[in-house]
Amino acid sequence: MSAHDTMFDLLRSKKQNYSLPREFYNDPEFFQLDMTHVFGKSWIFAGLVCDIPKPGNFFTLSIGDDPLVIVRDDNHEIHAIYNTCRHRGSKICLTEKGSTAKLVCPYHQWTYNLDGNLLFAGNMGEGFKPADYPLKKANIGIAGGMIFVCLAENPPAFDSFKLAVEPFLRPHALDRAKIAHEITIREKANWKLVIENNRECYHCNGSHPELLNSLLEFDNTDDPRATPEFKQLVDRKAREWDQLGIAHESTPHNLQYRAVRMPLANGTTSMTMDGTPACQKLMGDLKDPDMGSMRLLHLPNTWNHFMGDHSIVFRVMPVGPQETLVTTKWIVHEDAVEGKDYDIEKMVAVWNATNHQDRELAENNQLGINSRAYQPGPYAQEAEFGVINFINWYSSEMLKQLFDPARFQL
Ligand code: 3BY
Ligand code: FES
Ligand code: FE
Repeated sequence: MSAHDTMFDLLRSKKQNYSLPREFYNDPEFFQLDMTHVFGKSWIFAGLVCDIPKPGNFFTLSIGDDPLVIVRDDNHEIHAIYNTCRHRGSKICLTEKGSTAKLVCPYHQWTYNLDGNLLFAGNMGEGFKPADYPLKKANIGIAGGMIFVCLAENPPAFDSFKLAVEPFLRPHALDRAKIAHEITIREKANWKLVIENNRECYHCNGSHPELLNSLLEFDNTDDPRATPEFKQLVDRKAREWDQLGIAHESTPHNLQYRAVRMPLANGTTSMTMDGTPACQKLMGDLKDPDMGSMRLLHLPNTWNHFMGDHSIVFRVMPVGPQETLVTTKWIVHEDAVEGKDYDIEKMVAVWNATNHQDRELAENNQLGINSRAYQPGPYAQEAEFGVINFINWYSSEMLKQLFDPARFQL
């Protein structure tokens, strides 16, 4: 039986609210199916408009075997361009980030405009028309300054997500922000283990002392474990944010994405070791640092914390069945000055510690799953509803994509 049919049958027969069978976490053919049907068809978070503030600025990323360059052209329009030359296919942009007037292929110097049109190709003879060889483009969607790309020919809707989350992102003004610090770590774990780990705080007490100083373990204002004190705090902050016109109430239930503004713990205003702001110049036009944390999730590859003084953005990119890159960016107001308004060490301490703790958890999870003794285990519904939600989203997307009517005739 093909991996395609095996995966379909395993998803159809899987126990609800149990972790997935081993193949989903380590099999190379299952990994290819994930790349084709999830990362090749969904909207994937790539980066931020403030990664490329000026014309000519670009950054690169790869979705599976497809390298892309995200570039801002001279008219300030942002393009997602396949990073593969129309001559003999060489990768064109080789660096992660930079600035350039034109896209010049390093192999034979075919030269493209920032919108992907071919301007010049040497020795091609008279009949050659550069206009016939533009670089190919992927779909691009921008929501509140977050750049998403989709490789599908017919991409799923983007507008409902954009409409739902833009009010939440507006106070943080990502178009007037800058990247203060950025780091990519490599985790020896399947991408789904990285996301599963992020979707619950069942592990927080055992692993994240620094984070728990400011982060409340509740995932949403309607968390089943919510205490009366937590509900009181939510109500008080909701009234304050309503007065300031700051969006906070959770977006309608949706398996793929969610935005909600949550209060932080114990009177803290930022995810720093002591809970005080890391940046004195607040994001956007905010006057009060206590914006809680606006948590934004978009499956399959990003979750984020937008706060009053700074924000933290995460991007998950699978590179192999047991290998995933996790990029974290710390963002501040574009006018904030390092050393005067903010201190990098103070800003990054909590999440650097947390990321390394999470990496270890995900890698240990992978090692145990690889054992012949692994069998899918039950999720704690009270504490792991976020994981259940992710697995349900993943399973339903996959079942839709893998369904083959020919197998089900008769
Ligand atoms: O990424 C690179 O190395 C080059 C620099 C100029 C064109 N390309 C984007
Ligand atoms: Fe790009 Fe030849 S492959 S110029
Ligand atoms: Fe964690």
